[in-house]
Amino acid sequence: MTIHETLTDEERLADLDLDQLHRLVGLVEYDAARDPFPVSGWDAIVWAVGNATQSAHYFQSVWGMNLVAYSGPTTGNRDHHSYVLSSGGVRFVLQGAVDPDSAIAEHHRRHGDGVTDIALAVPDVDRAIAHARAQGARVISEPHDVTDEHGTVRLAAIATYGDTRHTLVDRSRYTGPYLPGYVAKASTFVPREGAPKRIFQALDHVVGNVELGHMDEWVDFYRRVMGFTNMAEFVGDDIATDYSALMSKVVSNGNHRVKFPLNEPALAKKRSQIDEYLDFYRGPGAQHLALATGDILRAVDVLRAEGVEFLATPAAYYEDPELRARIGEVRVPIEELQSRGILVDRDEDGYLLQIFTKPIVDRPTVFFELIERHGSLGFGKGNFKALFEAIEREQEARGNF
Ligand code: TYF
Ligand code: FE
Repeated sequence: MTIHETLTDEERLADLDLDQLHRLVGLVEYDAARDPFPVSGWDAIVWAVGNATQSAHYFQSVWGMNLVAYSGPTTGNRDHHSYVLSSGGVRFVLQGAVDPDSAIAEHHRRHGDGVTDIALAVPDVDRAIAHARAQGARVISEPHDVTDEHGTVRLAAIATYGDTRHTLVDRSRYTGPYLPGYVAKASTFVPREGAPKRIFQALDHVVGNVELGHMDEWVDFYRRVMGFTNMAEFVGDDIATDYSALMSKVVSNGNHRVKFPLNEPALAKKRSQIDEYLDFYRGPGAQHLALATGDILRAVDVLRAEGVEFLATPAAYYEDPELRARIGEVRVPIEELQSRGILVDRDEDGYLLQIFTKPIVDRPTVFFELIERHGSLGFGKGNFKALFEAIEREQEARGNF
């Protein structure tokens, strides 16, 4: 079996095809039969937030996501509201406490708005859990079925860094809008005339920040427990002490749909941006989510018009003759990128365009990246210097340097 033959239901419903996913996120062919822990893709990103009712509105009105399902007091869930939103193949689940004693309220008190669960689609929950357990993973939830009139979903969960978990989901026998307990629910507001339909199509990678000295342990966790492999891109201590103030390695599942860069702070001249995160998040957690788009120029224009703030890129970045030479020709004139602050990086496989938002939550913790890939399977290594300088300017403005 080559698992890349399979589109997830969400991707199929979003009219994505394999060619598109290959371009958008670097999907590759691989032999899943030899994988001890096959992962077919992302299932959902679950957030605990202070006000899910308002966050759900933000992700619809600003980020162009669609409301698809809901659970809450009116559906018999007195603990919390849970809004399920989608954009292309991406699913976000926004949860906010109703009951003051909800675990979601506790998570929010400690971490602020953040990601509780990076849920992954797997073809065989039981086999994955058996392997994970044998490799020493902490099993938070044993494999079990949940059933309603739409069928059955098989679920289990393992712990990863901090208070973050990976729920493993097999929804191959389920036709409902999300999970048993949820009802289908559509957006109630009408998008403004001319509003673009979909700003992002797929999730490219989710970055985890872990504590000093622990990056290699987490790389090893994903290798051992989940059969992930190291991707070429990394920031070693040579680069770290010069300007990045972090070390980073990337692991990926077999078909490259799921990619996890892992950062740890480096002992640099100034306070690392990763230390700032760890202090305000009160420990390890998800730092940024990279959203793949087929048109980053339009995405930035729309989001900026909606008030999303991006990191500024100085003119010197675009005027650097060395960068200009390395970048060569991209699909638009460099001026189009410069006017929007979009970064560009090229490697032997192609190029990518990327841009980063400022934190989208109250604490200086979680942010988004937009990424438009043209062959490059990297993460923008050539941009690290410019990017980290931009992040440090923001840290300074926050008084956290
Ligand atoms: O995911 C990545 O590796 C790139 C680079 O704080 C990056 O997006 C790494 C760390 C960071 C911001 C971006
Ligand atoms: Fe990234």
